[in-house]
Amino acid sequence: MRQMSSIGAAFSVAAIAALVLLVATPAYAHNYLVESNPTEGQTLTELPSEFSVTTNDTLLDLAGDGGGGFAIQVTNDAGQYFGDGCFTIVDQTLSTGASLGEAGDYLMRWQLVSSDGHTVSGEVGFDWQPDTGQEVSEGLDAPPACGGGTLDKVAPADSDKTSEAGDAAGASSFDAATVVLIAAAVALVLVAAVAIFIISAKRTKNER
Ligand SMILES: [Cu+2]
Repeated sequence: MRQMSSIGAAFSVAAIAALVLLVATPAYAHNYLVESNPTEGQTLTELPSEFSVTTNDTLLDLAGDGGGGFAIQVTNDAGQYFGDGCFTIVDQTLSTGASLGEAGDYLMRWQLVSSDGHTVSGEVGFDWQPDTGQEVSEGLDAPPACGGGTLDKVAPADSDKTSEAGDAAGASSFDAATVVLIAAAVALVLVAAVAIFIISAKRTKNER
């Protein structure tokens, strides 16, 4: 009977630990894209009032000014920049004033800070086929600065290529911390299984 309670105790501890880890895991997940304007692959014929990305959770705008960590960059095939360079953050949505140039393929790159403090980024490709009478703007050689002029040209971050690949939402919803926690939970269950096996084997031997 002492062995039986050891098995029970080992299993309970592992099960509770695994449960706690799995329940706590969502708190470590990045925000992910749930909506954007334009959407991936969309053909725009009218200029929207703003370009925007909306995630599943609130954005972490510590300075309250949409500053560090937040950006939307819209470029054409020639690498020219469009938009007004001003960013607004309301709850789960980051937006910027829209402008576009001649008809063609455009790319909207976005970057934002998740509610868990991690930076996530992605890109949305779209087509611009302006109706007659639509305003067509000059592109800039560097990202626009809010209020006029341009920022220093920075090479677009492509460190997040892996998180964009094969994900229609264009953002990763898991990160290293999540993976480590899940691995730890799995390891605990395995340890418990091995412990139960060893204890039962011992018991069987003793009973012979
Ligand atoms: Cu994260």
